[in-house]
Amino acid sequence: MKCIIIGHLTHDIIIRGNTKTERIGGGAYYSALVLSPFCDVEVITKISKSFPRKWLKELEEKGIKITVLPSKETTTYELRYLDENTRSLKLLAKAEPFKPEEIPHENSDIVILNPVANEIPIEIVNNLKSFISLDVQGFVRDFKDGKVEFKKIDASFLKGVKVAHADVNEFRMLIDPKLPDVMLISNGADRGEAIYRGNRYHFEPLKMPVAETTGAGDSFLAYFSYFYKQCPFMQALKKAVSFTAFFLKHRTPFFDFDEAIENAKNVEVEKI
Ligand code: INS
Repeated sequence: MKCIIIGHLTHDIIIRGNTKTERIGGGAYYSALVLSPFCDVEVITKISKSFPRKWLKELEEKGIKITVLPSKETTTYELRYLDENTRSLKLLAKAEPFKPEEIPHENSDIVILNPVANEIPIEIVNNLKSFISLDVQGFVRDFKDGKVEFKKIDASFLKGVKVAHADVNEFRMLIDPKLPDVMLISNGADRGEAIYRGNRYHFEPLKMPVAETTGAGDSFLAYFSYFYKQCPFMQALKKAVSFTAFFLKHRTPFFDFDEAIENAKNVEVEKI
């Protein structure tokens, strides 16, 4: 299965207590990483020349193709964790947005749009015709002196989308959303909601000890899209919840997939 993922790869500066870690990030990174064992993945991104080569190599070694479009800056975030699930975000630098003519229209089974800093214009979403998944996070962010805030947006563009993900706060920023086939609304480690063709469901994330939650929404969106392409909604949701928990626990896309499938049976989903 071929999957194209579009969004800025980022330089993340992660601060927890008095430890500071710098590494590659971005929604596109996490979505690509978790799908690498299952799909032919291509990432289309904008980063600057000084983006560490070894970070790209880490992805290429997993068979991920990276198409780099030039940019003066790399999108850089400081993520300051207050506890496991609470963080404050600061934008330190921003790469250029994508232009519609830079996005290929060639066939791929899934296109995942995973922006982190308004880099994907709505026109690009509207122009794409394939199975589109997208994360709302990078459409509703607003930056005031680097501080990340939310802005309300007209969400009628979701109509042509198959799968969209937002966290509860991001979802509130959508004005008049014409819901996609599946809308996933996560709430950290707490109960989330999925709206599938007008019907609402609650789902419980699996309780597993996780060291860190960066990339949780990005991996959930990618897993769900992959499973939903092949299985009915309910099965795809349970598998996506389970695989996300395994990824966050192991922080590698390679874990015991049979165990994750087995655990999917324990995921509680309830129609409301
Ligand atoms: C992270 C991650 C998050 C996103 C952050 C990004 O690497 O992808 O989902 O919210 O902006 O820096």
